[in-house]
Parts: sequence; C-alpha cells; structure tokens
Amino acid sequence: MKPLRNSLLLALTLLAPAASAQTDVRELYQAKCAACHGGDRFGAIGPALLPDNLGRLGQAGAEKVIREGRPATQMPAFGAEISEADAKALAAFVYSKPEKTPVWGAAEIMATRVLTPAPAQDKPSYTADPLNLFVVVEGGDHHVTILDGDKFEPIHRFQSRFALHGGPKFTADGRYVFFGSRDGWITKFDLYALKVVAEARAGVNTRNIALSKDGRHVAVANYLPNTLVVLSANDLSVVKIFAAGDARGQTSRVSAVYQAPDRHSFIAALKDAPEIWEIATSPETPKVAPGFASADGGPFALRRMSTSEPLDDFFFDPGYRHLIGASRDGGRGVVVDLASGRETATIPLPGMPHLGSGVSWLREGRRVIATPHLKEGKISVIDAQDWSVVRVLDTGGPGFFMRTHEKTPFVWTDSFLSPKNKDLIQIVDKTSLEIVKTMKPAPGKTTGHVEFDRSGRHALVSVWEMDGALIVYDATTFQEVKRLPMSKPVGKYNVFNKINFSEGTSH
Ligand code: DHE
Repeated sequence: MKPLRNSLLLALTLLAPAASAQTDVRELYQAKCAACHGGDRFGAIGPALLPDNLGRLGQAGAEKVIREGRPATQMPAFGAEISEADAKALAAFVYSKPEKTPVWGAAEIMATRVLTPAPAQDKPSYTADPLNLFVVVEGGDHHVTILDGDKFEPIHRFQSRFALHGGPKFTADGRYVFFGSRDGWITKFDLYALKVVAEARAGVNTRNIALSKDGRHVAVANYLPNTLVVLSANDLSVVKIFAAGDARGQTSRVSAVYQAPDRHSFIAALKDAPEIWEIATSPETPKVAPGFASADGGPFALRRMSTSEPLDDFFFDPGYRHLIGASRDGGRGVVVDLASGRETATIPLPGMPHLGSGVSWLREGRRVIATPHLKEGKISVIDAQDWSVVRVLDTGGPGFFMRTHEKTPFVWTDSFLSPKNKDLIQIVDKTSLEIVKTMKPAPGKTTGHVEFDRSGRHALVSVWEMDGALIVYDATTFQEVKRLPMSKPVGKYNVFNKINFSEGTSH
C-alpha cells in the first residue's frame, strides 16, 4: 500500500464512529475495512474477505488478525481502536455469505488489466542458466524470489499478489511465468527482463491456472463466480468465459484446471457437478485427443465427460491417457479413460488422497504412481497398468507434497499436516519402497515441499515458517549444502523440470 493509501486508511479509521458492542457490524466494516478490502468484501488493494477466500484462517484467526494486524503486510492492528466484541463481530461478518453474488465478467476483468511491457530483449539480463532457475513463492510476506539453480543464490525478488496458490505455469521456452492468486489476480512475469509485464483479475475466488501447450492461452479455474476463464497469454485480455455447470444446468465451482499437453487441451474439475470438462486449445485437438470428436473441433470446443460423482483433485498418467480423480468422500480414486470418457476402475485410497501431489516413476519396468494421504500418515503406491495397490507405506504423519526426478532413485515426502511430526522429511527408495532416511531439517518447524534442480542432483526443501528457509540438499548423500533464509517459502518450481513435464514434479 502506498503512503497516500495509508494516510487515507488512517483518516477513515480516525473519522469512523467509536467502536462499541452496539456498533452495526456493517458500518464498522465500512469504516475500518472497506478502504482496502472493498465495500462489497470482494477485495481491492487488500484481499477479498469472503469465507472461501479466507481458507483455513478460521474465525478465531481472523479475529486475531483484526486485533493484531498481519506482520509483513499492510494490514494494521485494530486492537487499540475497537472492542473485543467488535473484533469478534467483524470476524463473524467476514465469514458470512456475501449479500450480493459477485458479477465478474469480461468487462470487470478487462477493467483491472494493467500492462507494463518490458524493453525488448532476446537474452536474460543475468548470467545464470535461465532453464535452471527456481521460482520460489514466499507466502510469508507475499514475495517471489528468482533463484540461480546452480549457485543457489537469489538473483531477484519482487512483491507478488496476496496469497498465490498452486504452481506457477511456464511458457515452453521458459521465458515467461504466470501466477494465480486466491483472489483471482493473474500475473505474467518476464524471466529474462525480471519484470511483471501484465496483470488482470480473472475471478473473485480462484483455484489455479493452466497454460495451453502452444503457450497462447491461460485458463483460470474459479470458485467465485462459477466460471472458467480463458485469457490471452500475450496480454491477459479475455478470450472466452465459460459458465461452469453440467449439461443439465447444475451450476458448479471449478476446482482445478490442468493442461493436457499430449491432447492439446485443458482438463477441468467441477466441484459440484458429476462432470469433467475437456476444452480444445488448438485445431489439432480432435486429431491428437482420442475421444474428442472431430465435430467438436474448433477453438475452445467443450467435451463433457459424465462421472458417477463430482471429482476434484486430478492426477494424469504419463501420456495423458487416464485421469485419476479423488472422490468427494476421500475414500477412493476413480480412473477415467480419457479416450472413452468413461470410468474404468476404482482404487481404494482411504485417508483422503492428495492426488495433485502425486508423482510417477518406472519401477522394475512398470509405471507406478504415488500419492500421500491428507488424513493419515500413509502413501499409496499404485500400479498404473492395472490400477492395483502395490504398497501402502507408513510415514511419520499425513503429508501434503511428494517429489522425485528421473535421475534420482528416491522420492522425498513430508509430514506437513502432522501436529507431532510436522518437521519430518522422509526419503523413500523407488524400488524397494522402503523409507531409507528420516530427517529433521529444522526441529519443531513445519517442513515440506521439495523440488529438484534440473540435473536431479540437488533437492530443495522448505521450512514453512515466517522466519523460514530454503535448504539445499545433495540428493545422493542427503547432506545439507546451503540454507537460505526465506519468508515461508510455500513452493518452489524449477523451470527445466516444469517445461519438460518431469514425471517427478507437479504440472
Ligand atoms: Fe493447494 C497446489 C488444492 C490447500 C499450497 N492445491 C494445489 C493444486 C490444487 C490445490 C488443486 C494444484 C493446482 C496447480 O498447481 O495448478 N489446496 C487445494 C485444496 O483443495 C486445499 C486442500 C484447500 C484449499 O483451501 O484450497 C489446498 N494448498 C492448500 C494449503 O493450505 C497450502 C498448503 C497453503 C496455501 O498456500 O494455500 C497449499 N497448493 C499449495 C501449493 C501448491 C498447491 C504450494 C503447488 C504445489 C506444486 O508443487 O505444484
């Protein structure tokens, strides 16, 4: 927030009626919060204050932020100005359903668009290998660090939008990277010029983004409103907006969208309707995507695949022939053959699989996939030919992320969600499926999310705290090589591994 904004906020705050338990919560909101978060709670320079946007903060957490402020952000502490009862009332208010449904169509998106083109250059403005950069999302103070993946030295750091979520998406040449925030902001960043070149707000509550194989379009999955938005990757202008819902008219949130590179398509998960969407991104789509009827061809043609229940959180097998979706009750995975569009198998996956974090590798000549469980300390290893469960491994606790690389014999995982063992990193042998090493990189601190460098020789691990760190490990000896201080580095993404769709990382 600029100093002028701060003075404006301060003036509004001072002019506001003295807070008391009798204060109407709406008036209080308008006086204290609306300047930054928008009169309608849909967000402005501060994030949207709606239940879905606030995620896991919870009402008690929101009350604390109202009273104490949020470190390393522009959110001031209101504890000295308003009573405890008013802070509680405000927290309950921001967790209530909004009075009006947000209208966020092409006009609203285009009105937010800002273009800041970088000077033309055909080489990076640094000497580091541009394909071995790591893009590190630091959620603590909402920044992004660009890290040299050979020297493990930061070469640039910039402020991001509030609460980026999901993996950033890279153009095939590794030059541009796109970020999505939970508030719907899409940011295009030039990795040669090290500069944000375009931004637009594509939704009020957004899940994630995907880039088409030809690099020409960005798809945005939204919860609010119920839309899937296609933007031009060039200048983030609106190309198409799909109202999400099934063929019978049941409207739905879009819980995720992915690029299926082998099929030249986007594949989207509908949260509230038993349907999977496939969207053509090229005239080639019907030729390379079995099941996508040629009559469906044309830009952004939509193919609907009916499922027995809504599926969110997807994993694809290499080649994008099958999709594995997580059932809503979290007890099983459902395999959908993308050629026939039909469910062909179910996999018992109790303990809520986190398929988005799945990885895959060849084990004794057979392709396996592995996924952590969010509700128990287990990893399921599945045979991707017959969908049988090969092994269920016991880990130190429920984990969120897994990573491997074609050139390492190991898979790394965390116990991120375990109250007792949130500081554990465990390393699994890809052949024996035994845990070969358990480490505590920062005892007592939440530790997780691993990403390899392009060679597979180093693994980078996050200490997920405000005064956190990125720890570089030798991926063969498991010895620490370097520790870089970072502000809650929620995720890190290696350009080479991403643009080559490495089987060991997320896509
Ligand atoms: Fe995520 C990726 C869904 C909560 C951090 N998360 C994803 C993706 C999905 C997803 C579908 C894949 C999108 C992509 O990369 O394009 N996440 C969900 C949820 O449904 C869930 C459980 C509840 C929610 O509130 O949305 C959830 N996620 C979280 C968190 O609480 C995390 C730990 C902290 C945060 O920042 O919100 C979190 N999610 C991440 C990260 C990735 C991610 C860091 C990217 C992982 C990667 O390596 O690609």
